[in-house]
Amino acid sequence: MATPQFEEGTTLDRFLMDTMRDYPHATGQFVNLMQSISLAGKLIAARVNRAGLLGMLGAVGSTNVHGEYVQRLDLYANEAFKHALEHGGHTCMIVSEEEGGPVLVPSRYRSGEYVVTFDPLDGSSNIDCNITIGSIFCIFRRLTPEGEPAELRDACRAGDEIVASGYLIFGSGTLLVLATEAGVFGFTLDPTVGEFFLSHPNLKIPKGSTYSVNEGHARRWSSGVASYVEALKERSEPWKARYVGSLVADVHRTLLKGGIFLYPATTDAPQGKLRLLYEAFPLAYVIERAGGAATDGERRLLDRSAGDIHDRTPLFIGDADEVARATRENTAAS
Ligand code: P6P
Repeated sequence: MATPQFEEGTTLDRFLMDTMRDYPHATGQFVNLMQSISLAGKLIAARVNRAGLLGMLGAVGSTNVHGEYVQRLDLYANEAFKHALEHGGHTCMIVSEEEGGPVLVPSRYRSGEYVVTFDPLDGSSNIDCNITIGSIFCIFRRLTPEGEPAELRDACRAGDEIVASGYLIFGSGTLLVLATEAGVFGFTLDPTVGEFFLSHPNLKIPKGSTYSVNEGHARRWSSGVASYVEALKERSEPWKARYVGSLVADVHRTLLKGGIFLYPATTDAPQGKLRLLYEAFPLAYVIERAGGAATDGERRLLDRSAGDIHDRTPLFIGDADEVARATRENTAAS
């Protein structure tokens, strides 16, 4: 009887080590950084999946720096990312939606070459309804020399300085999506072995016919956005509406199925709602690497720079032709 071949998948670690061979000057810090993000993802997934049993649902009663009610899982996710990133010797500073300012890696740990910005748990208002949520991360190389304390300019960065980005999506399964200059790759967590395995090699956004926007805000959009969305419904093949209200879920579906996601500026929020540095930038980098596009309703999103770590932005993201059309109509109406 032939020896059964052991069919093992490609783990995230193996993928990173294999990819590292293409970078002879790589120090291994990026691989270690992604392993730390993977650990944070596993810890959060374990809590999210059992939140109802651990008394981890609901709000803690306090609000964060933005005046938003903080969910128990928000706090847990933030601590999971911070502890995972500060020990690894690859990061010098972190920026989190849940922190007022940039946080230096404590001096008792080695300070590394990367700055990581993240939304530890996005869509947390959906947690109690068991709706898909996610974590979003963005990786930059520090500007200041290693060995010295990182500075604010290491955190307030341009979109085109992104080294890599991605997100974790906690839904029917747990998926880690990573975008680098090599492309976009998805890794599915096998909770029985606690490993992420390559499940979506080299993702590219297809042509689709799904639009994703909260039409409850329609009266406060520009006339250009309003006419673009109405026209989608009049196309020969009318587009379908899908809106989870959880940014990672809506953008991930757009990446896999095509179409467009919009969170436009409104008359009461002209700067938009979503965060530039740790929500829109990382997702824009993913979608561009997958052959799509992202703008702020006026210009390419990654052409922008963060003036403040908590800057907000409108977001038009998805199929490049549709994003260009929606952006054109939005600016024509302005
Ligand atoms: P709205 C969730 O609170 C979030 O920050 C994103 O995940 C999501 O895309 C957006 O807000 C939903 O906002 O105004 O449609 O409820």
